[in-house]
Amino acid sequence: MKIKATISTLLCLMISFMQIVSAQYPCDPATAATNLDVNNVNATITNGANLWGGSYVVPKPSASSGLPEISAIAGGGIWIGGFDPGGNIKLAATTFGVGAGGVDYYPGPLTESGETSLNTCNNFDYIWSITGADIASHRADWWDNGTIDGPIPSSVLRWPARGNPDFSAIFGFELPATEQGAAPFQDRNNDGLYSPYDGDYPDINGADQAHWMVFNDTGNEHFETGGIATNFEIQVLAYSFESNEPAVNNATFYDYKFINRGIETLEDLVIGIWIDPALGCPADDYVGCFPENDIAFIYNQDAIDGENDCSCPGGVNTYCEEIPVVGVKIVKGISVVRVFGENGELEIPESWESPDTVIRTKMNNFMVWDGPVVPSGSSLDFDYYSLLTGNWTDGTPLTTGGNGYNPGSTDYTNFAYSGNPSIDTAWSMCSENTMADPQMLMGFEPFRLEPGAVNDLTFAVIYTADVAYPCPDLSVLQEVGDEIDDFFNKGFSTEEKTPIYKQSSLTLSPNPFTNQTQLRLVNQNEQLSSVQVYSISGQLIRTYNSLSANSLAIEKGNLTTGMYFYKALSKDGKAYSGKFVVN
Ligand SMILES: [Ca+2]
Ligand SMILES: [Ca+2]
Ligand SMILES: [Ca+2]
Ligand SMILES: [Ca+2]
Repeated sequence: MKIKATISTLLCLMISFMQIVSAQYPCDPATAATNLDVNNVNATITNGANLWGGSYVVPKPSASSGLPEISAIAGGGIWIGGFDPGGNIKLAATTFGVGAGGVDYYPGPLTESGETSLNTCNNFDYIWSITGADIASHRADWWDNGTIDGPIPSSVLRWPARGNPDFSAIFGFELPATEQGAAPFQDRNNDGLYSPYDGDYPDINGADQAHWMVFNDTGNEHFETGGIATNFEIQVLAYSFESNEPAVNNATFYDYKFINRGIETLEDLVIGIWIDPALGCPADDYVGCFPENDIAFIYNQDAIDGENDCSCPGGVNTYCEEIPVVGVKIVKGISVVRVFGENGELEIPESWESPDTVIRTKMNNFMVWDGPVVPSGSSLDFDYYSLLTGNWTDGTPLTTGGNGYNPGSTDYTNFAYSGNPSIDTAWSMCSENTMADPQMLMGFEPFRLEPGAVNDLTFAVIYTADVAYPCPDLSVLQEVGDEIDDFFNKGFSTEEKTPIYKQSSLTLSPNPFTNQTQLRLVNQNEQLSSVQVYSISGQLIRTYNSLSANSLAIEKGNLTTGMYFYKALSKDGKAYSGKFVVN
């Protein structure tokens, strides 16, 4: 009895010691969430493990229609696995998140030596949002006369880009100024620092709406996988476009930037995009892929979305008889290095070879399974890594046919269910009639990442309503994917043309003034329509409406000493802006 008690006490001590050692930072999983909803999609965006937090609504019903919101995807997230120089596996992944027992990811950036703190985690449990309209207004301010007259939209002032001079005053904490940077921006004066006062502006690829967030796998233990932290910082820009092109108007885009904040080079790093479909009712979903198009897709098992009829267990809204198809399209894959072979062909370099070039990779493998990751019984992190590399958790390679798990078969493939469901001789979930609540994982080619080095990728979630069930012909989704490629490859025209400074067409005099100043349009035939006065912090403090004169007298009145911005609109719709000082 005595011995038993001693052993269990020792065990308790050991366990609590292990917890102290591994839970270096007691960070909580992220809670911040917002909506990406400017076009025909209303996607919940959350910071951390599950990108969509359970809701990806497409098509987006208008508020007045009274139609229910139907979601197409339950979850999505990033898997990363690789090896340190000692051959130890480092791995982070996500599946069903906090509700299912835990996560590997925590909010916030890491320091250059791969560290974080509880304060940093809490401070960055946040998502920064901006619209294309705010950026356009700010760019127009610079464009008109080569100076920022303001007021600068608050989303532009708040943008968490490297060097933002107002960031700590606005948020009460510092934004790290590491060389890998934070939120993307166009650096007009090329000094490496974001200052909206110099005409720098957030770079959201020309989108109409964007959200930015940052997380890591170091803030606490890996409750999902038990893996050792990769010490990766992951920055995400989620964005979408209002467009007359249906393919674009039905899509959302995601830029992922991966920074190795650890002190060691990681080898054989594989990054994967995990998706948990729930196309309306999750009980009757199928998935597959088109490797040549870099697309993974989600479609319905049968012609009616729901279990027996259009209803679904748990009261989940269903697509009923009008069931779309949703896909994940790799727009820009992970970059990897290559050497030129004897005939100029691209080859993977040996460890001693220095690379000749860098290429963007396509989807390298595609795995599909049902329910939680099946533990092999050895080590859970290796199980996740096996799936990332196109193998089952027990090491059996993916092979063609059935559900892809065919021990003894040598019909190896990288891609599960890679046939068009409408072709009954091709391998699809429709032709196999297998499980009906699958998850999928799109894996990339292995690469190496040195400390401080960066890799990135972009994917889009694409959609088409135009398919006939059951076993639909999904070539239409390939066309949507091609349109997305065209759109993306056209470039987003974020480059500024050389501005033509216009002669000021509006004067304000005297400036500074003590009692009164005159705002006057230079063109005698032009008339003012309205004028707004803003405080230095951008707060609207005075409005002159229904004007119809060439000039306006601005009285000091209740304006305290200091600088103000004004915006003036002429009768024929020209906008002017500037600043004045009250003595
Ligand atoms: Ca200006
Ligand atoms: Ca700058
Ligand atoms: Ca379904
Ligand atoms: Ca059904």
